[in-house]
Amino acid sequence: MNPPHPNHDPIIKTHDQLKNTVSQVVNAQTITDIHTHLFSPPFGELLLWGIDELLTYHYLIAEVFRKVNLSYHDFWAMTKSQQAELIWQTLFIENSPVSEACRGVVTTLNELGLDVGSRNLKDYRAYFADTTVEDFIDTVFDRSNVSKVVMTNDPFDPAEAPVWGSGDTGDTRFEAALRMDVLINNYEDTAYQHLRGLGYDVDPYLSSKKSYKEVRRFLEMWIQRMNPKYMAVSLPPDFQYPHDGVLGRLFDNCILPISREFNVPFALMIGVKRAVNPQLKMAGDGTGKADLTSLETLLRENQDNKFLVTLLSRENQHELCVIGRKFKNLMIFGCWWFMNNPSIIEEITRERIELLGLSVIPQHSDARILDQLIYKWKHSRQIIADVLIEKYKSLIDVKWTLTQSEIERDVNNLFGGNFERFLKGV
Ligand code: HDL
Ligand code: ZN
Repeated sequence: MNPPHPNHDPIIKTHDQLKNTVSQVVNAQTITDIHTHLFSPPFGELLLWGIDELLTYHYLIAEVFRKVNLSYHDFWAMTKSQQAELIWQTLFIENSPVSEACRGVVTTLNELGLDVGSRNLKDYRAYFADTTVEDFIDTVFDRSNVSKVVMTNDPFDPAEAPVWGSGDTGDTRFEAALRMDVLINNYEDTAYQHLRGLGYDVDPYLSSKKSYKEVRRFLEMWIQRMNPKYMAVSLPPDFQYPHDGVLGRLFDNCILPISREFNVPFALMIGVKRAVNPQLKMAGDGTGKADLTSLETLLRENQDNKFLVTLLSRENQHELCVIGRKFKNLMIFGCWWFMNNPSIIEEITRERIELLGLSVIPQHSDARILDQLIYKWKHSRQIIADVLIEKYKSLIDVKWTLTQSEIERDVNNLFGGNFERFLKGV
């Protein structure tokens, strides 16, 4: 009986061989990071990078208030440097930086070759002061082995829109996603006036065919301008579909038809409770378990549409996997936000592979600060590799003839191939 594979592609036989091969393949795999809040240089101040931005990441702002005796008002009155120094002193010096967001800063400093042991914030600041943003982008993409990131682009953001108007959004490693939270979640109090101001003849309750047509024209314009990989919206846990209000009329008469017409998938990020504690500003959002019957209905009634979905509640993750088994027009992605912690990434990745095999996008970074690509992907690669090793181990233990090229194929699919194929598929 001929061996199933040519000799140049060795069959993995031992656990040590497997562990080494999977770790090497996962680390060597370039990644398409399908959801971030990063921006390319032409977006100016919107592109965040450097130690003070890392330390004032909203995750760390939420954590520092649990340790410091300071009013919200006094914290927000501080400069960014003062906030960074307070967070460094409180969460890194007076306490060990063991939370995922703290650990990420330490991992990043180490990966950049800085002396973590010095704990000298001045030295870290000097490193960043010494480099240009263009050089640092190359350093970060190289160190994190990320090939492309998808931004989060808000056409209603006055800081962003002019850059799109200029036609130069710079570095091709930064791709676009058309974010529609304002249009969908704030149509009546924000989007309506904004659209009217731009000359779109829409009514205040989006209740006319004319308005549907105008919103489609708005979406078409931004799709032509941004060439987005997908359109996206974050939704509260009580998201309902079908829906007899503005959201339902936007979905059915505008977004879903345009998504099909331009073959631009619709990404739903469900489960966020905005401003649970408004005094924390961006750090004040919370999470809630969603009723996924609405997602099932949306998928069932729109089988010619493609949906990317990530959920914010741990309690929803298993149900999402089961729904993934029912609908091929659903691509499950990432361990979003409060899910992006080692214990939950491991749990979610394991249950996804057990229920869905290799037909998911296991992770995105959600990076807000460029440097974060380094730690978010170093941490996640390790966890995902460990789950893959466990699953492959059970195969080779029953003599499945697994080869390195098959592992490379699988890992390439997980970290970019599945996304590209899902986008292309019609
Ligand atoms: O809505 C989103 O895309 C979330 O990711 C929020 O931006 C959140 O603030 C975040 O950065 N999570 O990681
Ligand atoms: Zn995000």
